[in-house]
Amino acid sequence: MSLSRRDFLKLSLVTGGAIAGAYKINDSLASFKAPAKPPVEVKYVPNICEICFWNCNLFAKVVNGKVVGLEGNPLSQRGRGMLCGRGNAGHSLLYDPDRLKKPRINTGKRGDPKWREVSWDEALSFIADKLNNIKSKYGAEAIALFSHGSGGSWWKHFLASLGSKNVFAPSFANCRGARDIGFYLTFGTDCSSPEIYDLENSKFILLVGYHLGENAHNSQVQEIMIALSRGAKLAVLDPRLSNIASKAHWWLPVKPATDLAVLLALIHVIIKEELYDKDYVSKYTIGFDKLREAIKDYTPEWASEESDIPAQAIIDIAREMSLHKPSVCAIGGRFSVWHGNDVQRCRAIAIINALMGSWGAKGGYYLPAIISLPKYPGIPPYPEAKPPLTGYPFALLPTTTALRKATLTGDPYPIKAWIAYSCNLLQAMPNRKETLEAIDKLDLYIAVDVYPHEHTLWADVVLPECTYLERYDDLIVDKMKIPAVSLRAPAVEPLFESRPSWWICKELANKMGLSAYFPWKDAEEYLRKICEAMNISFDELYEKGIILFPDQSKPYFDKDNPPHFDTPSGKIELYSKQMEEAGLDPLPKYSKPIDPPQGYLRLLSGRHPLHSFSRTVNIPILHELYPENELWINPKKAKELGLKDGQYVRLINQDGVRSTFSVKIKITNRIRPDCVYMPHGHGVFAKELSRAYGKGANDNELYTQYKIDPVMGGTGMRINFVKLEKEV
Ligand SMILES: Nc1nc2c(c(=O)[nH]1)N[C@H]1C(S)=C(S)[C@@H](COP(=O)(O)OP(=O)(O)OC[C@H]3O[C@@H](n4cnc5c(=O)[nH]c(N)nc54)[C@H](O)[C@@H]3O)O[C@H]1N2
Ligand SMILES: Nc1nc2c(c(=O)[nH]1)N[C@H]1C(S)=C(S)[C@@H](COP(=O)(O)OP(=O)(O)OC[C@H]3O[C@@H](n4cnc5c(=O)[nH]c(N)nc54)[C@H](O)[C@@H]3O)O[C@H]1N2
Ligand code: SF4
Ligand SMILES: [Mo]
Repeated sequence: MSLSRRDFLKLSLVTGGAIAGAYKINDSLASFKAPAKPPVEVKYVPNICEICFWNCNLFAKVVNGKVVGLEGNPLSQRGRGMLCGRGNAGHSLLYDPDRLKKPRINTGKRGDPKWREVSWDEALSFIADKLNNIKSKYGAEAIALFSHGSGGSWWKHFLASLGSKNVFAPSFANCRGARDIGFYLTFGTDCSSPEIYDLENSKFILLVGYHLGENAHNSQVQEIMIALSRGAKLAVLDPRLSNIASKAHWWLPVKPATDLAVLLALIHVIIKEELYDKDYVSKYTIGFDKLREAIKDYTPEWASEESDIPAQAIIDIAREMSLHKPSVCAIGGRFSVWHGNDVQRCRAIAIINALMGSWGAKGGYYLPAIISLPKYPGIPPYPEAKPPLTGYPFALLPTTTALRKATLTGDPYPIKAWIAYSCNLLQAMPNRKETLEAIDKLDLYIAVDVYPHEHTLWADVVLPECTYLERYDDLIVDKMKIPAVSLRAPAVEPLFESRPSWWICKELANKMGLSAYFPWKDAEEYLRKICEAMNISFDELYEKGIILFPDQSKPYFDKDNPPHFDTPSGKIELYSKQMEEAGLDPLPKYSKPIDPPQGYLRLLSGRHPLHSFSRTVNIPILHELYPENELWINPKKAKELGLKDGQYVRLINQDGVRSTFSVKIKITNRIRPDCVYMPHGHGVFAKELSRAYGKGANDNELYTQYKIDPVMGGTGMRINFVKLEKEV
């Protein structure tokens, strides 16, 4: 409050009488000491967001030892100075009382556990004994790791030091593997993560079921908005008017599972009307004539019959796209395991890009920076290991599909232990029954998690990892436009008795006689050595959070960096001889999808901008903002079924599986009448997740069927159908 001169005078007059005696009071105050205000200590500690795998750089604001907020690092390529809605809420995970607090051993049954809280020493001795037994009886390859997250690098190192290469991730065979292999077979390189889309500079963008905006990968969402604001044209194929489709010039509400028809017809028009980049195609591709022959009959009119997309829209899009070549980005879903023929759909998308000359072009697919982390000096070589379980001709990574089979059958060799690091296998792999039967065959199931999430109920031992805000992890490199290295450092000490993975793995290795593989005193010493080997300063990295190397950036082909492709032919393989030799279709071929049985709707699922799979549903702030998922249904269908908006229903799938919990109906014209849609990750049945328990429906328990992609073992999940039962 400020006083005017007049107010001051008034006040003086009123208090004037007392002023004479003021000396006395002041005298006694002279000996009085106001309690010292506690000093406010504010610091900003560099970190990397782990709420999803985009891994945006951030600073944690720590006030008097407590994380009070998270701020995007302005130097970050992944975040461009911002965090998304989920990333902003990360500190409420840190302080969530529902977190795992101590290691626990199950003295009851798997799935119906009785927990005994134990010390770290007991938990790790228990694991060390069991793993040593399994290793000596069956070989180290009988120990498998699931990993999705940055801390997984310590576990991968631990597994390799045991002598096993069996590292799995639901994020391959149950996510992006189909897209990656489709592009790899065509260009010799996959799309990577973060993807190498030069969206910011793109002039024509085609999204095939990629719902950016709900799929909230930070810099990508910002970049597509920049492109649109600069006038880029956008076409979106999606049975649902996703947020990004609502901003598109063309929304193509494709009949689910028929995208390949539209894509082949686009190729048909591009070739027939000679809209492709002739110079690029003749210099850098092989198999063009075979492609031309193969797509002869895939006319827009034919595709329209299959997909419900007007033939004229397909023609218009092909023409408009070609006006902007090579600054064209045709993009398939990152989650690309849809119907079991997914590599071929992704190949068709890759071929469209090749015809537009967009690989290596500004506004197309940029060339990722080449950068990798050096090894810590003096580590012994890993022991010889059996080849990992891939199981399909072009599964470049081990597949969960092959692992589950091997665990169940012992073929090609027995699998006896699973370590699940930051993966919730009961939400991530289709056909839950098969997953549980496989777990039942194991001698040991170890869960490393921050929450007592669903899969931990089947674990023999649960290890509480501390959250990303409480730990160091290995450095992260950006294979993006500019090569860069980033640091995660702890903002606060681990809460409860949680521990970082670098510590857990080191302690476990010590108990198993593998300490030579973990010679560092602690993570900071490890990181300082790695920085030294990279010729960068750890202290500078700590201060900035990220160090970029802009002079090493070469994102586009040019005179000094002429086009080159890592395929067997050295060219873009429109026609894939590799696939032909493996007995697979060398060019994408359409086959009709299975339609929903009478009375059923196709069950589709995807992302919500405020959640990452099941990992965020219990995070306090995110739960408050979006506590349960909703089931989107078209008004015509809702009327036919007598459903009202906001009403709750159970879902029953084609195999008679009924959703454990009910889900709220959202009636909207933004979806076709032959399908329903809900965000993935809800309907959690782990009771210790006090907020998320029982809220919303779980797509995974209804995905009892899956169709395996013959090229790389992906699990097509969108082949499940549901009917709706009103909740009484
Ligand atoms: N039905 C169905 N299945 C799907 C999908 C789908 O949409 N529907 N999507 C697929 C896709 S795209 C992907 S990428 C995969 C993802 O599959 P997963 O990687 O298995 O993802 P989540 O289900 O989120 O499981 C994350 C687990 O990690 C734990 N966690 C979170 N943070 C940490 C941490 O810092 N440390 C540790 N140790 N644990 C942590 C969480 O508590 C949770 O238990 O699932 C695939 N499977
Ligand atoms: N907020 C948030 N963002 C995320 C994630 C997250 O968990 N939360 N996870 C990240 C990860 S790991 C991944 S893999 C990506 C996944 O993100 P995307 O690759 O975009 O995949 P989904 O989320 O599965 O996409 C679902 C979209 O496909 C549409 N769709 C369904 N069937 C068909 C069809 O037959 N044809 C077409 N054309 N479209 C169809 C659905 O209507 C929906 O809009 O998101 C990433 N970004
Ligand atoms: S996109 Fe969001 S949740 Fe994912 S890493 Fe970035 S800020 Fe975190
Ligand atoms: Mo994913």
